[in-house]
Amino acid sequence: MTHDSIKTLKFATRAIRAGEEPDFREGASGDVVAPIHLSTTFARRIVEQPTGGYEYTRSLNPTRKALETRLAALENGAHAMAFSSGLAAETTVLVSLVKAGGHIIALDDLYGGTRRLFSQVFNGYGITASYVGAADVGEMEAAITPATRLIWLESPSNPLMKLCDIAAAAKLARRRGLVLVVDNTFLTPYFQNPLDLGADIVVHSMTKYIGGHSDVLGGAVIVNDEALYQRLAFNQNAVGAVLPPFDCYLTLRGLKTLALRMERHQQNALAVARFLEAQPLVKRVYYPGLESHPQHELAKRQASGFGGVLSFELEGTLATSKAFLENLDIFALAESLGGVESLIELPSLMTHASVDAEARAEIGITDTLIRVSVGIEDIDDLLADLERALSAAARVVSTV
Ligand code: P1T
Repeated sequence: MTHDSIKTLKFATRAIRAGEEPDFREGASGDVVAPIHLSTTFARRIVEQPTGGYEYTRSLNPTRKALETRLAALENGAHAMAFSSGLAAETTVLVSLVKAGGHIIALDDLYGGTRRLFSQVFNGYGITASYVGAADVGEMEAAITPATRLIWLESPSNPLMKLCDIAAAAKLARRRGLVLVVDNTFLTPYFQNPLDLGADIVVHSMTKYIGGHSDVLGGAVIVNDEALYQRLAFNQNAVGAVLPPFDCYLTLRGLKTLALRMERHQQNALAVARFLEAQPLVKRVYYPGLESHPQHELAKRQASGFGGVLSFELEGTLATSKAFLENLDIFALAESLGGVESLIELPSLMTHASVDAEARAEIGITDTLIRVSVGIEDIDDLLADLERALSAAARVVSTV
């Protein structure tokens, strides 16, 4: 199928077919599943003619190409690149677009590792970052300096589930000559397509929903602009931040069920969010699918769903959080998100421990803020598990 005819297919079909067309050429076997090409190098008969354009796996590999074709088709982009992790993807974007003396504007509530990359790695190379609130594009504009090169957003953000108005940020970026990067890990291309909203670059941690089974690390970058793609692809090859072929195969396999999984993640997450909202031990639930979320209308406008991650604030202290988390049986107490299994964690001591305490306090990452990645298990089992653990936590509160 051609690039143009793939574009006419619906999402669930693209998630299965794009990049993985049976090969009917002379001598090919018509595999329905793309083969895993483990060869690190590719032979040629004529010195100047790489066979089929393939030279060396870091530069181009057929299994990675299959995955990249699918990623581009799902994010409505012209080009995609698959990286060895989300952070490898982020690093390549930054080295490609910001030089020493440059400045970036980033959302204040970001994955802790992304903020660490900005403030503890790139700052050592003379690149500075300003962190701003999400809701207000005016705040972003006020932070622009002559050195600003790009705006970096997550929507929803990790872990407080804040939304950014992507179309408004894209307009601002265009008007001021900046590049807009949107990390679309939480909603995936199934629910949100930032390129359609005007973003220049979409970034993913494929370790999450795209892989979907907590068994493969990966990152992705998707763009429309040809020159931007050439610059990013050159640097990806130059720094070597590529996804290995076997991991590309696992990710292609995971993507086939993305549409089904996201529907179920969302259905379960909404049920968990409503359940938690009704608990006396829960002060506040952050989930864009709830009418109580301050940006619920924006969520409905710029995305077709709300995803499977939520966070909530418990009454009490760190001891309450620990009693709750350590009494769960089905929710695994673990970092990460987006796998079929439910995961739960305490950002202040786990995923966001690398963010300094002052910044955590400013953003609202307290010791009683809990983040949940709601899996696709039976909802009755999930709610029963939460209920049991909340009772254990309530006993801690009543003894202090
Ligand atoms: O872990 P890695 O594949 O390198 O991806 C980093 C990353 C990027 N962007 C977002 C929004 C993320 O959530 C992550 C990784 N996050 C976790 C490990 C976590 O538990 O939040």
